[in-house]
Amino acid sequence: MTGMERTSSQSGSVRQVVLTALLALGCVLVGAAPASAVELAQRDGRGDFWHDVRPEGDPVQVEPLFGNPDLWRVVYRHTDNAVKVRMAMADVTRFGYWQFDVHFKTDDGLNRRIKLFRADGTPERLAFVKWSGDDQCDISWDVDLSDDVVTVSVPRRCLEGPDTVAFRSATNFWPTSDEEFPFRDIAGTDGFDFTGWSTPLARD
Ligand SMILES: [Ca+2]
Repeated sequence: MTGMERTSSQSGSVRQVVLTALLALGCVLVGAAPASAVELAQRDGRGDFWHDVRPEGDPVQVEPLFGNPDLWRVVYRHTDNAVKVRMAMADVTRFGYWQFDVHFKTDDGLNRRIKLFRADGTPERLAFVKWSGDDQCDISWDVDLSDDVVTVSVPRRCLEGPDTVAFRSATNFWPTSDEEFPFRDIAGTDGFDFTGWSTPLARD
């Protein structure tokens, strides 16, 4: 079960029509905002993660030795200054090895990627961020172990100031350093590969 939630400024009757249509498509419209869409929420199914053992075999849906790698919900935002991603998980632990992948595609055709890696047992504010762009980018991030939430924020200038940005994201979890293959969950799908991009999101 997957779905999206968009914040927009439709009036009541129009919003009801749109809501009905979105519900029919597995989408839910929430709240109201003074401008066009500024926030896109992508729900993800429960327990739909995969042990991605490729290339040795096909991915399988099994439980890890410990931990819960399930991704529940991702929220994308596009503000005047930054694009932001908030990933809510079942249980982000200090232990095990985590990697959070976020991809960005702009209306100008620019593609950029983030890999946020957190090693086993590291202190609260320690992680490693890899940015695919050639230029330095002042990416901010947070791994909230108490709320099981991971957030990243990328300045718009790192994406050359786009009008719209489309997103996709995934989580990866290795329970121990002996584990060669990740437990992987793709936002918005119950499959084990990316299948597309989110709706392009304009600034608020
Ligand atoms: Ca999931």
